[in-house]
Amino acid sequence: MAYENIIFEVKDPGVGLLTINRPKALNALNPGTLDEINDVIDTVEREGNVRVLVITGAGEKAFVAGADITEFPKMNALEAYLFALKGQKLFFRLEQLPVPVIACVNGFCLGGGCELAMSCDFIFASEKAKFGQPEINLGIIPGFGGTQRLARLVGRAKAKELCMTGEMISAEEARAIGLVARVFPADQLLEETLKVATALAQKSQIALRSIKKVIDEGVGVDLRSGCELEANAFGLVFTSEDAREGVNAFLEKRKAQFKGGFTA
Ligand code: CO8
Repeated sequence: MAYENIIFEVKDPGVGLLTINRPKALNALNPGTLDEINDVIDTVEREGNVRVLVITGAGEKAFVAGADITEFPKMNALEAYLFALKGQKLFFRLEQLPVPVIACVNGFCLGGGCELAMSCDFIFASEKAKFGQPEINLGIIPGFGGTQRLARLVGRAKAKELCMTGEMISAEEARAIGLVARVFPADQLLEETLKVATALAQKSQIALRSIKKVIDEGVGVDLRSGCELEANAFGLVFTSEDAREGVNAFLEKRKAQFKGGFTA
């Protein structure tokens, strides 16, 4: 598929970099952009050569400033519902990708953009980034999962405050409430994010996949059931070649070379 709205490249050692590329519209998500992100997810699942995915926005100003508002006037209620479902379905797919996904937020991260970032495993942001769910100012509400993921990430009261006021918060405030994992100077954001992505790409893919699955599935259940999920996953990961390599490398005082694959 030839892309019009995104750029996708794979760098060594398996770091996929997906750039939303509509800087004139502050990288707003139109249906075509959602389709192209969906195609990248297909590629990552099919090819197996991407070990970590990084998502960022083109230009200096924005990560993604929301769904494309120019699409809204042509939609009736059913079409708006279907567009919301299209975004939700895509973001569930992203969330469930077996590889780590890092949002590299280089500017405005609003509405559907914030919803996209929250579907990633964690968010790194430039100190110039601004976060918010400003849909209320258009007389609408978040539709790509924002009310739900934001409440789960920062708590119900803060999520309500952000969604009801529609006000933007700084990257530092977003870090303080647990929405953002790390904040970097603007000119170092991509480089620092790629450094972390490269480091993750060299870790045990089986262990990374298992951490992601157990945390995501575990937060939805009670503590005992979550710990049972963890113990089961621990046993499975323990049988991997990577586990043997990691432990042997520690004992032999050398750097582990993780390859993936199970011995049992
Ligand atoms: N959609 C379409 N175009 C946009 C969007 C957007 N979300 N955001 C910015 N643009 C365009 C502007 O219209 C402008 O275009 P032009 O140059 O042709 O006039 C260009 O990008 C640059 O923007 P500004 O001139 O406005 O730049 P400023 O620096 O003055 O302002 C802001 C930056 C504050 C980010 C401002 O652009 C803004 O408020 N944007 C809208 C933010 C917003 O409301 N986002 C939420 C959208 S709704 C949503 O995401 C719901 C998701 C679920 C949908 C469910 C299905 C229906």
